Amino acid sequence: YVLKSTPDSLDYLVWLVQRLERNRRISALVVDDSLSARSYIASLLSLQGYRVSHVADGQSALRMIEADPDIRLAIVDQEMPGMDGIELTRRLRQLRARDRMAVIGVSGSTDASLIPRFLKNGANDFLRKPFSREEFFCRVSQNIDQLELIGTLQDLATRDFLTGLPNRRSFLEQSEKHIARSSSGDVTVAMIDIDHFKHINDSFGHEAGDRALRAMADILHAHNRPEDYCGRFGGEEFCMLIDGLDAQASLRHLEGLRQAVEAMEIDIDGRPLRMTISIGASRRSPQFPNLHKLLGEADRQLYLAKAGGRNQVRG
Ligand code: GH3
Ligand code: MG
Ligand code: MG
Ligand code: MG
Ligand code: MG
Repeated sequence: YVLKSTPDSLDYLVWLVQRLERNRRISALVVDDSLSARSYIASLLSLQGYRVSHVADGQSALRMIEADPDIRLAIVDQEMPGMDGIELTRRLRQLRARDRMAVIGVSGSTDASLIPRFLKNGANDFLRKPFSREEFFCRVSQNIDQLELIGTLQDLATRDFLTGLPNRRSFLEQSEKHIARSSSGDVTVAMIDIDHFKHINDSFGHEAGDRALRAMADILHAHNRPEDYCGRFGGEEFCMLIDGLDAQASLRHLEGLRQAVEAMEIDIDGRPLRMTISIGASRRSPQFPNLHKLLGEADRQLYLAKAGGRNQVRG
């Protein structure tokens, strides 16, 4: 059907195959009290490659969405016994934000207030029944494309391009949240700076410097426990938030990181590149109660580590 209604070119076929491939990774949920209606919509979605489930009422839909974080699309009928589609949309939105899931309302009613009510309650789009397959295909694709675009933009905005680590902004945002909700008093913030990195660039070249930064990120990543955060703060500066380790244990943890970097050797066209790091750490306390103060103190400790001869942990 899709092939019949569009220009037949090889490019289009390739596009279609890629699209089907992509859709296979996307789960969709159809909510409609009429079995024939939801089976029909589910079959259209399957035809486009989506993984589809369908349920008959709002409560079941909410349970499914809660249980499956991968559902990216919900198609919601308006007239259903119990909870109607608009109320369901409102409650779905409390569970999953617009950057995670698209909601499309459907109804055969000609009530003009329906569309704005759906949209105001968090729906992305609306389809009036009966709709053509082509319209259905276009609306669903457009909404999924938008979700993917949001994901790409979020990634670009929060991740450091060179190392793949969270960037400064993302690290600050996540740490701020983490500190606010962390119940344990044990929060350590560490600033980590590669020693004489300018010299590494000068003697091995900028590209080798980039490799060293990526290797540094890998070590950081390997040392990052699930309850911690790390990020690239800027140039050759990294940062880490350690939660749930007491003062001694967190300094030991950072010392382990320092040693791992010192032990690493990167082969640059037969020449070994080695580097060391200096680390300044601070602990949450009445004196350093928030991220701003913690970073200030960690920076001061880092300065002391540099002044004290580099390749050391202070805190
Ligand atoms: P110190 O021990 O005092 O920290 O000395 P340093 O040379 O490491 O510090 P400085 O701040 O003087 O120099 C940092 C260097 O890091 C300068 C800059 O060119 C380099 N740098 C920053 N970002 C990148 C990057 O993305 N790639 C590469 N290759 N180098 C970078
Ligand atoms: Mg209905
Ligand atoms: Mg440096
Ligand atoms: Mg410097
Ligand atoms: Mg620096």
